[in-house]
Amino acid sequence: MTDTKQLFIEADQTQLFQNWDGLSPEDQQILLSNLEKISSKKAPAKLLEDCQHAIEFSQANSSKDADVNVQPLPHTSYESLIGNGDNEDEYRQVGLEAIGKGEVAVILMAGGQGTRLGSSQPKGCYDIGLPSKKSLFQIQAEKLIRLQEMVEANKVEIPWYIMTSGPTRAATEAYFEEHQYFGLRKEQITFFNQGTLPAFDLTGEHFLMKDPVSLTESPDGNGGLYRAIKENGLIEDFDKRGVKHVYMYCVDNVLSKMADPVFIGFAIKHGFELATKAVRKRDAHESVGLIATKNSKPCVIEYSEISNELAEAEDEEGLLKLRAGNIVNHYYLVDLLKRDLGQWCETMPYHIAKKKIPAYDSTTGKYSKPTEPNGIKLEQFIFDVFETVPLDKFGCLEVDRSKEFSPLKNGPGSNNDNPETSRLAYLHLGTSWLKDAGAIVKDGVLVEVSNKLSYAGENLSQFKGQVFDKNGTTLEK
Ligand code: UD2
Repeated sequence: MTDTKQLFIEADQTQLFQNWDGLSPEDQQILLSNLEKISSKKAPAKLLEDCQHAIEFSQANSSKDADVNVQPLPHTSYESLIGNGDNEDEYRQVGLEAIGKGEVAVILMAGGQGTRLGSSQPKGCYDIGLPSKKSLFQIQAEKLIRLQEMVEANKVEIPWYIMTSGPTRAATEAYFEEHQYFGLRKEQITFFNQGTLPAFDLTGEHFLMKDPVSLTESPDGNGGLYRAIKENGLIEDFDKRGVKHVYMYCVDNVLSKMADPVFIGFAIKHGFELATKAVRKRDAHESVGLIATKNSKPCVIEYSEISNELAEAEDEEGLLKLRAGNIVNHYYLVDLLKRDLGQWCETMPYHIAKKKIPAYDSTTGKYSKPTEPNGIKLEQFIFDVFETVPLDKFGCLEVDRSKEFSPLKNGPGSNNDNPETSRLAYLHLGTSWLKDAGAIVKDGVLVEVSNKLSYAGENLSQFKGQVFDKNGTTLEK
């Protein structure tokens, strides 16, 4: 244990031991074992070095836009489904065939702490106020149930891997248990944890303490997925189950088309090893990453790191030059993961996020709840690996925002990406499916269509001619 203390002192972290003599022997041991848990994963000096690199990276990054050649993706890597569904049916068939052969798995990223939403529960538990009161997790489970029905002949179960973080793990598992996995079999769902990282003060030179015996730690970003895949043996599990294709998505998007057969088919048909979905940006400053090429390599420039001039740049038609908005719906060929996962874990950069981090000051013995950012959290971005994939193996499918993207980021009453916008997007989509199926829905009326009944608007012919004239209806299977 003493060499753990030595390690942190040599890394100039004496603030952790300021109050050492005031601690009881038990608390001294607790502090040391908490520090040992961190140093056993990565030496403190290395973590501090990573933070300095991340600070330099972020300072360089915003100016870097200027001197690297950022261009939209070439047409060979980009296809739009908007007003051009020529290939959609073919892609869907190829995707359904892969699902029917049990070759497709789904990875859900649900480790974020949802601070902007202001909910203490994991985001997937959130009730966006639908007539059915279904949570995001339930809606997502029902999409899998419907998809399995669509390939029923093969009696397939789509494996669902749910990445949580320390703060979301127990509550997430308990929620699924309590709801009997929403009708899925428990064995087809795997929970696994992403890693955590200590937080730093604004200089990046000192770890922040949460209390006298522990450091402040936070999830290592959605890019932590790769290390989590590796450390939780997911590749071996894919092999055991015969999984060849992975669909990865975010918990907070109520319109996410999990294991989307069209997208899977698009990637398989073109032989892409990695593919991503995009929606047309709402405006120059929408909080979405931009899918582009940097020095002819695929990349995503995050909204928090893009320069204004690049975000607002227009092309000769007066459209935003970079308008492919990232919606964190990615496709991975399992063979790509097998080949590159190790290298990704070693080389991915860290990004900094300046945050208000409740902290304990060992010199004064006081706790603070800052109203201004007082510290740095490091996180890895899942799309930072895109540049390692050759352009001819990388695909981007532009999809219709109204059918595929309405993220829940902010709390009730905020001006966008909130429970209200999520609820309305989901209700409008289901209502549009009903109208397309020939139902008569009175103006101003919105109907909730359960995804157990319909995944993407199919299977609704029974409602042809039926009149819907009041709000609050949920059509269940
Ligand atoms: C993400 C995208 C951004 C855009 C936007 C659209 C990244 C890095 N940025 O930004 O380009 O597509 O979403 O909504 O992908 N998560 C974890 N562990 C973590 C952090 C996040 O699982 O440590 C999950 C989180 O639960 C959510 C997803 O990753 O499902 C996106 O995380 P976010 O909400 O922090 O990302 P955001 O909105 O800043």
